[in-house]
Amino acid sequence: MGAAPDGGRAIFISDLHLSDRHPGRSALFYRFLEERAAGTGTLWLLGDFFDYWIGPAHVQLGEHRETLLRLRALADAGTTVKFIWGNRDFQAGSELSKFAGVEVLGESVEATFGAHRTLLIHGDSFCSRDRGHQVFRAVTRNRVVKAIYRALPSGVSLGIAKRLRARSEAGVARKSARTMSFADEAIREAFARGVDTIVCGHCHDAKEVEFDLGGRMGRLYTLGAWEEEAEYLEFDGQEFRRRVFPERAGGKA
Ligand SMILES: [Mn+2]
Repeated sequence: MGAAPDGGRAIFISDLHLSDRHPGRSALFYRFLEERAAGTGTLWLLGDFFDYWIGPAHVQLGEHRETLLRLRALADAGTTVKFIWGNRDFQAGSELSKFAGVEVLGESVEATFGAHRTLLIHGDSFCSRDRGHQVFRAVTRNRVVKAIYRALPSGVSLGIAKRLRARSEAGVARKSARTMSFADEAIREAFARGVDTIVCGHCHDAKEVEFDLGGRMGRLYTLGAWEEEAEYLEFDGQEFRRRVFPERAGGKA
């Protein structure tokens, strides 16, 4: 076994959309766990980690068995693994803690990294111009709706999840880029909570954007999607750094 994980170091990833449709992406993630996440204090999974998650019954399906076991091994080796809901996997709950040692924190959380008061959130709530998605969000996050969904036989909830995924994919193809993009005012509202840094995913586009908040600066980091490579974020104990996995030729990452 290696040395104890470096508690000051953290890694942030999102939008892996893991499913049995994309075995290559799971393989890339397992490599990432071995080569990058091992030895890190905290691994943050900022939503849409799974392509969909139907609730506690999902652990019985076997689809993510390997992933859950590998997360459990990482957690057992001393890395804290934290999970924020995305718009595809907000049914994740205590079953992830039980089977994979993953702490599920819900919609968002604030945490301090070095000198940075930071909001960790998936980011779909920033698409406030997308009325259709915001209505869908409000309905599916409703406690009663969630409870009814979780009580369904897993064959039924799986069918619903797959239909919703198809609708969501068709919706993405139909909606304009402006409708789906983050609304500036929604991000400014989030900074107004008193944070100076926001880390989120959802847009599948790794960027670093500065916001002049009138007297102070805010910095938004968005995370990339996972395809042949992953653009992720690391906190090295002092500052946030954008990184790429696997490292690009020339060593710059
Ligand atoms: Mn998303």
